[in-house]
Amino acid sequence: MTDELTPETPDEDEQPIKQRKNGLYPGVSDELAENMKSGWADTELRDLQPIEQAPNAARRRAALSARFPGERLVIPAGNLKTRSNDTEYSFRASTEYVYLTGDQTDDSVLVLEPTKDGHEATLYRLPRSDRENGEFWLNGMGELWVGRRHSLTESAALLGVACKDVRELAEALKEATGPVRVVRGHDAGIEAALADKVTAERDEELRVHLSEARVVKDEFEIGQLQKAVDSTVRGFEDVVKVLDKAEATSERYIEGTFFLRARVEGNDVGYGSICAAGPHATTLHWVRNDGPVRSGDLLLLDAGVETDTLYTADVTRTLPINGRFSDLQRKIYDAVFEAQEAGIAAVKPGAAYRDFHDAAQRVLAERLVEWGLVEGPVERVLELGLQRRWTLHGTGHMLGLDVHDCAAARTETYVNGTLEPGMVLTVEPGLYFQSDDLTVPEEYRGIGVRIEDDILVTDDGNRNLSAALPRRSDEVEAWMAGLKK
Ligand SMILES: [Mn+2]
Repeated sequence: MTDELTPETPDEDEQPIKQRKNGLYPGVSDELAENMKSGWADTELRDLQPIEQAPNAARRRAALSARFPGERLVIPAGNLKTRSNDTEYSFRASTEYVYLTGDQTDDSVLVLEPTKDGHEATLYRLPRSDRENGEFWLNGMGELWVGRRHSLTESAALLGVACKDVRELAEALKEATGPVRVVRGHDAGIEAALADKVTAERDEELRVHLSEARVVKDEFEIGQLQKAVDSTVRGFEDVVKVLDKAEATSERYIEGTFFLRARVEGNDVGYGSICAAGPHATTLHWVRNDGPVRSGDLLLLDAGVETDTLYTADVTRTLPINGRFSDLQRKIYDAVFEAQEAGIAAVKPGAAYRDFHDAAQRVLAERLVEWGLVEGPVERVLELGLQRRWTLHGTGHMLGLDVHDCAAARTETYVNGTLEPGMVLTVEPGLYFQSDDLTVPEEYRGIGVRIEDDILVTDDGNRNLSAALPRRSDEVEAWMAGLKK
């Protein structure tokens, strides 16, 4: 990447520091400044059609409006975060903002202004860069540096919401009167402007509402999740095809291979890929991915492509690196598969959310007792939770814009709630025998297995969105053999 403009005649006493974001660069002659103002074509885009999810976003804003009548609601997209010096992490807009607008532009803020019969939505965002004052090329946030932005008129046409200059928002919020709530954690500047008008408790109610609103997905969201899963399936196939290269290098080869698919077909990975070979599979969130990949070991790959609309898949397969499970690996794998089957069967409308977890845990406890790793009976093991030494985590979670979606939802609507058509959740039991677990026979140590699928609750049961990836041990082997040919 290139650096900023270099001053023609640096004068260290007068202009010791180059200002990237807000100041003008030194050393620009009046003639050049004047020259840069003109000679640019009108590129305004006309007759733009609204984005596909615009009507869905409008419905979501209407539901939000109905929940908080008479209150001003402020939902920021968030700001760029510094990675180092003058480089930033790639931007990912806040889930709440994306859900309510379909937009992903940094520094933007959605404001719902109360009116007598509801709310009026306004999107505050940066307009096109000014050419007259030189900001488009003399400021590091100018379009010459970061790329063309949509004009406010273009954005309004695309998103179906009136747009205004975000640089006027903080002042307007400071002066405004009446009740107001903001989604916290995304935009410190906006929060500062509202500091003496909001309370943590009321803001949390807004966040909770937006989390619970996302529990049931609409048709657009289900389509996007299927798209994310389909790309993820191709990413898993990519990985199987290059396992020999991973053996010659490290888990990083697997991470990079999956990431290529994520970037080509989507926006990114929805979370750091877990590429855990051998004993690393027993570390639940192994994302260092710097270990060796060895024939004879298992690879636990937990990864998901995030679509350009920011919906993510979350899929795990545990694969024999050499294409064939050993007897013990198969025994453990088949137990997890059986637990997952029991879990998936418990996903249906009207069932308690906890049912699929309980169903999977029961199967795992039964096997652990059967193998003599824990003393039965199974009821005692489940009552005391003794299986959890090796099952470690919950059996699933909601999935959507966030990989752990709807996380702010109240216990009564989520964990203690009831499944409804349109919910999408993961079912992902696992068994993990740590390398240093002296309570299990030595041959178990360092084996970790998880199988995870993305399940849509339908009117009469469920649909496995990730069914295209085989799960049964013999089918996994056949699938791998087919890909490696
Ligand atoms: Mn998961």
